[in-house]
Amino acid sequence: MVGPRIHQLPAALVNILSVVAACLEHQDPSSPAATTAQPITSTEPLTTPTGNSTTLTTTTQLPSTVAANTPTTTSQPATIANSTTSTVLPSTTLPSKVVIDNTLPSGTNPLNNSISTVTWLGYQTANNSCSHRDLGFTGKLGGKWYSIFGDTLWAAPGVTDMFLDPPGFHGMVRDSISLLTDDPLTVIDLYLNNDKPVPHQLQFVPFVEEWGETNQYGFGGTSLCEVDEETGMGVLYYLVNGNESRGLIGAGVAQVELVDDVPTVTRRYGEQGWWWDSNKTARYGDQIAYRDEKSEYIYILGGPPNYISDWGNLNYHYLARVKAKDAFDLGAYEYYWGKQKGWRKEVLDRFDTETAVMWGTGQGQVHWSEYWGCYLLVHLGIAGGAVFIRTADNLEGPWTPDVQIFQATPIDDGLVYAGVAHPYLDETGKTLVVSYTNNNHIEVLKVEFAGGLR
Ligand SMILES: *[C@@H]1O[C@H](CO)[C@@H](O)[C@H](O)[C@H]1NC(C)=O
Ligand SMILES: *[C@@H]1O[C@H](CO)[C@@H](O)[C@H](O)[C@H]1NC(C)=O
Ligand SMILES: *[C@@H]1O[C@H](CO)[C@@H](O)[C@H](O)[C@H]1NC(C)=O
Ligand SMILES: *[C@@H]1O[C@H](CO)[C@@H](O)[C@H](O)[C@H]1NC(C)=O
Ligand SMILES: *[C@@H]1O[C@H](CO)[C@@H](O)[C@H](O)[C@H]1NC(C)=O
Ligand SMILES: CC(=O)N[C@H]1CO[C@H](CO)[C@@H](O)[C@@H]1O
Repeated sequence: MVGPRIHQLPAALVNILSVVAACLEHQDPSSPAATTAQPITSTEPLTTPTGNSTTLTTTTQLPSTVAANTPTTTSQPATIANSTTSTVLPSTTLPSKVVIDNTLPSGTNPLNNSISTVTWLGYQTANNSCSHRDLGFTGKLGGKWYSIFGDTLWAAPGVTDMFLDPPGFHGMVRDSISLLTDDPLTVIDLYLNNDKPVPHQLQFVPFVEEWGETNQYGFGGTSLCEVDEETGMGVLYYLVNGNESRGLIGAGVAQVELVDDVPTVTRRYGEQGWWWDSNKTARYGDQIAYRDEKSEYIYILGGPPNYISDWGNLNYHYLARVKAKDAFDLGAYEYYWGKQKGWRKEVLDRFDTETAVMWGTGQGQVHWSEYWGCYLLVHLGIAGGAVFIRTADNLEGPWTPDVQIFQATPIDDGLVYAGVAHPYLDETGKTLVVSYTNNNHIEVLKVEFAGGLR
């Protein structure tokens, strides 16, 4: 069926990481970074595939006392080559046109210098199955929290410890769901098959053959977003990835209902199982999906359409929203056209620094922090294994500069990506558990904040 371990990455990630993979250093997985974050030591310029040079500037301040965190600021390139519509005309001949950039970091990040400890807790595993996997975005449904994983690579028959899994392909599904517990290192896998003695997970969002989908198709899902707490109904956003044959096809939604107390996909929307054509519109919901706790809306973010493929422009994020109760009504969605034009019913068809809300976070997760009184976005940037948090008062932005909370050590030169928040573990927000994917292992951190409410 399929071959190597890491083969179903978001196309965006593959593009980006092929550029920077050379920067990642080999590390022994049996000796993880433990409880001490490592400072970023290099500020290598990254070169775009088109040859345009873009610099990721990283400023590292080492606290004089040994602290677990290393607050770091990252700044995006001041100009991204070939922004689709922004043009600077020579001022000598014509009045210069103002390039609106709504994605630039703004204000101060309250977490800066306010992180007392960051502890590497370990690897998240299931206590009733064994697989290697990625993502694991958290979401609430009917009062319980679940995580949605992407590619789920089964361990060999009978293996219960993923570090003792022999090499080779032992079967997989493209997405899966697990029930979260009070211990962020333990999840309970749902939809197990009959493998003995160790069962493995079945696929959560089913393929539909009549739409041409096969088991080679990817479904990078983000968070489960609650639509109706009473009945335990939710919506799951995903991106149909036709792989080498068809590329990214479209972003869509599935309806999730509790069937015998287990979240179950009961319907996929759209004539072909998706709504937003990846050839034309943003891949809404592919990067972030968030059921806003402070309003009645679900906010979804995604990258630009397929025709935008250069590294700089590929990394902008576009925003849409819908009232949670209307999540299955495509006509009820609103699209953000930037601070100047605001929310519109018209689907966004201009992809530039004015209509984007941020740049360069990859997949991540947003939640409202009671402790800080603002939204926090946990993400891993676009490469390199640094774990960041940026904040905002509004989901439209502007977002503050990032504070780096940790530097992960890539396992076997693998990819480190997809920031996940576990806010349900401490509703006061004084501590925050964060997880991320390190070469198909889910690593977990606990952050303790200092400083207090603003
Ligand atoms: C893509 O699909 C082809 C054939 O459908 C398959 O051979 C290949 O392994 C798939 N690749 C990935 C990355 O899933
Ligand atoms: C954090 O604070 C320092 C001063 O203590 C400042 O130089 C730096 O720019 C700040 N970083 C962020 C991300 O706000
Ligand atoms: C960049 O812009 C130039 C000038 O507008 C254009 O000729 C070129 O094709 C563009 N390149 C890309 C990769 O879009
Ligand atoms: C997995 O953990 C849950 C929650 O702690 C527990 O109820 C369940 O019995 C455990 N399952 C196994 C197979 O150990
Ligand atoms: C998207 O564009 C590709 C390449 O032109 C094409 O093969 C594919 O059919 C298009 N997808 C849709 C949904 O139109
Ligand atoms: C800012 C910049 O250097 N832009 C260049 C990026 O590369 C493309 C294609 O090579 C050029 O057309 C741009 O001028």
